[in-house]
Amino acid sequence: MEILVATHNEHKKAEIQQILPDYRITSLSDYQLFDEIIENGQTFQENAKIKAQYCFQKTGKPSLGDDSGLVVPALGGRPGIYSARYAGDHDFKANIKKVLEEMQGNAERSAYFITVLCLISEDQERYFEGRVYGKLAHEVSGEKGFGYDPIFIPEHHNLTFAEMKTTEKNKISHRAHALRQFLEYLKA
Ligand code: ITT
Repeated sequence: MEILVATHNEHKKAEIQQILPDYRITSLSDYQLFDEIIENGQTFQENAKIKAQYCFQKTGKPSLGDDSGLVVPALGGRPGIYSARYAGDHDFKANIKKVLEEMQGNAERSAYFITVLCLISEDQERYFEGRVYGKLAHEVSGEKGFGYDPIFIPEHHNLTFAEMKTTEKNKISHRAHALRQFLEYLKA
């Protein structure tokens, strides 16, 4: 069975393929779909649905949309759905700087990453969610990963995601948790 994932990110496609070896994972690029999908939802769920719906309408294939971000309760949930463009569009350095500045002097540093997946096919619309809890460091450390990895220390660890091996991060990440939920559903 084929599942079309609403991304151009080959890294995401490969990560999903690895977790779902019995399915043929395709991406927007495989269908030459290069329109910009306007993610104007107010929640992770809405944005995941917008992406899945776009793919399903274009191809009729079972389609998976995903939306992720960093949630900081001390900042009222920000950057949240604005994670990718909090200070600058996919400008990870500027985004991190803004979060650290807003958190200056704040002792309550808990945070979590969340991924919401939306599956749309002929007869269904389903959601799967994964989270990883942790806390924000006071400064950046590590070079691996992307986004907010250099300031996020997952629970039960002393290193940031950017200091951990990618394989270790991928075992405990929000995305991995959400994909495992999705896999359980497909198996059931
Ligand atoms: P596509 O929509 O093009 O697939 P994106 O960068 O918007 O890519 P996401 O919706 O998964 O991807 O994530 C939104 C932002 O949340 C992302 O740009 C990062 O800033 C942050 N983020 C998500 N997952 C992360 C992770 O594992 N580590 C660090 N930051 C992450």
